Amino acid sequence: MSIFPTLTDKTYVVMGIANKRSIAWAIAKTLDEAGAKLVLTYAAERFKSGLESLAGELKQEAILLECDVTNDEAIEMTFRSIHEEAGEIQGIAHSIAFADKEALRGEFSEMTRGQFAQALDISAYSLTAVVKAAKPYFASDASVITLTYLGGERVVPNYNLMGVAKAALDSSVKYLANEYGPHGVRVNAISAGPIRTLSAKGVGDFNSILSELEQKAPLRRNVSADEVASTGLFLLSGMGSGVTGEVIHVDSGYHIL
Ligand code: NDP
Ligand code: N5H
Repeated sequence: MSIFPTLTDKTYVVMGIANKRSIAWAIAKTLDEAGAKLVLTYAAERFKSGLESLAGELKQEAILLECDVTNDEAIEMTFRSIHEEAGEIQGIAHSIAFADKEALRGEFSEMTRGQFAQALDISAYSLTAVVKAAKPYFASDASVITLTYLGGERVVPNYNLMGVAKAALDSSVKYLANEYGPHGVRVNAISAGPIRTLSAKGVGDFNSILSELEQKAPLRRNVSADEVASTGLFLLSGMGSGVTGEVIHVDSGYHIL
């Protein structure tokens, strides 16, 4: 008997694929492998063609929809369309964050009010906005995941305002899990170790964070986006049925140090 979950005919929404290195892309491929019907959302028209060619690599045909998470109307429209085109929603992978690059180095308190508000809006509030818009369309045992980072639990140099945004996101996961639990909907976060993606490009001292983890983490190696995606599959499928309000660290154990 295979323990690999079968998600045939179940609809999952994956938000936050920028390119083939994106954690969201690894999640999409894993869900596709399990037979899921996928809806992939992108931030703006200019990202559509790149996503279309990536989606062509999937086994099942995916639905592609634009959704800028700073726009409530756009989010509501996206979820209405998803319901019309694909029925009830079994799960959502929220893999979205943004902060002005200028605020991701130097002194934490040098950021502006505007930079802080934007980072919190896109990286934390958007999870609640998305869950709220999906509420009428959730399956009775739906599951939501988001991606977080250790810098929300403790100080990591240069993570700065993103640390505050991830702390808000982690807390949102708990409040959402408590509110949606009675409806059967689970909400969890995966705290990923550093992975070389477009977001990580050119920010802070990324290379030294990778090598520090390799030297000190219990597993003495970095993690891959595919490893994050397998934990995602566990949480998004029935295998994680008893888990909600949790943050699972997929970071070679670095967070215990
Ligand atoms: P990517 O750059 O691949 O993904 C970030 C995504 O955020 C992009 O697809 C981008 O969309 C999307 N995004 C930004 N602004 C908006 C918006 N207004 N509306 C909709 N989408 C938006 O990087 P990752 O895969 O690394 O990041 C995914 C998640 O993983 C983030 O939450 C990140 O904080 C988290 N994470 C990453 C780690 C890492 O080391 N890489 C470690 C721990 C957590 P677009 O390209 O269309 O603008
Ligand atoms: C401690 C670190 C390294 C320093 C901090 C990095 C923080 C990264 C997160 C944010 C989301 C990156 C970001 O917003 C970059 C943008 O300003 C510029 N990039 C873009 O606009 C590209 C084109 C698009 C696709 O990116 C986004 N986000 O839309 C943390 C690292 C060790 C781990 C890490 C990289 C964590 C994380 O949260 O991503």
